[in-house]
Amino acid sequence: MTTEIQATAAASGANATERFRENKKTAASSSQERVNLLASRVIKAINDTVLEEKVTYDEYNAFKAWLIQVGEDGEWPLFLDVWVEHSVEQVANENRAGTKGSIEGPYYVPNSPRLESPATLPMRENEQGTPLLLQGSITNLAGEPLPGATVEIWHADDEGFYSQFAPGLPEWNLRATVAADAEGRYMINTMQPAPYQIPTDGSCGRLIAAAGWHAWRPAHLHLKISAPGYQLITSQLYFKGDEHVGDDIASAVKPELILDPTPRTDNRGREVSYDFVLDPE
Ligand code: MBD
Ligand code: FE
Repeated sequence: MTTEIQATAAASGANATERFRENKKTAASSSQERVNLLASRVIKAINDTVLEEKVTYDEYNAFKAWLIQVGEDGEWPLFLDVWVEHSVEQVANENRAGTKGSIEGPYYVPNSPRLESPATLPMRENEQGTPLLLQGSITNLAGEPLPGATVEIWHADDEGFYSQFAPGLPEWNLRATVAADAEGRYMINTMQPAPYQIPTDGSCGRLIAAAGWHAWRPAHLHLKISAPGYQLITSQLYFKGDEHVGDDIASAVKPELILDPTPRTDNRGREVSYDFVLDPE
């Protein structure tokens, strides 16, 4: 493994932890009743595992050392978003009729540069990869266009790296808030992202290796679609044929969220349409 990638893994965890502290600092606390219920159930699940699987002192101490290290690596956001957030998202969005949601993950940054559609995401002059044109409409459940809608988009580059979490990338690389046009349509020019590998040199990577799992998420675009009077939906879009679209380590793929881009007639990469549908508030 190269030094650069090791540095990236360490930096990603620390940045994600710092970001979480900034973004989520207004999170409401739960009632005593709820804390009692949820904490008791989680503790019982661990104790049941110990008793049923006859966990040894060696295993208990390895577990303790690993938990301590996750914090030191700053990988709690990564661990929770990869192995737990998908269930929280399922519960949160189970009653929506519009576009399916998916997990936010650890690499969202609010307040990205606002661009009008048609937009080209901020990218380096020599940004590598296959150009991708994503376009479509944003409507309500009745199919009426929502001209005030915005599409926040962020994704990894052609090497799987996210700006503000990997070193050496421009601050807002491949991140923007795109405003739909007067017909509620959006058009975004970007670069096809690469699949994402969980950093192998951190605690999450060591768990994956020790358990014999794979470390991959399929290539994906992260999105937050919103419009005044409608519920914001956080989602992701994936690509048909991706090696890991059927076994995402983060369990965040849904069949409704898989794109099948076609080659552009002008030979400049690929294009695909996707229409978003928002639920009312
Ligand atoms: C990602 O890019 C991601 O989206 C998630 C959920 C976890 C780790 C990296
Ligand atoms: Fe991601």
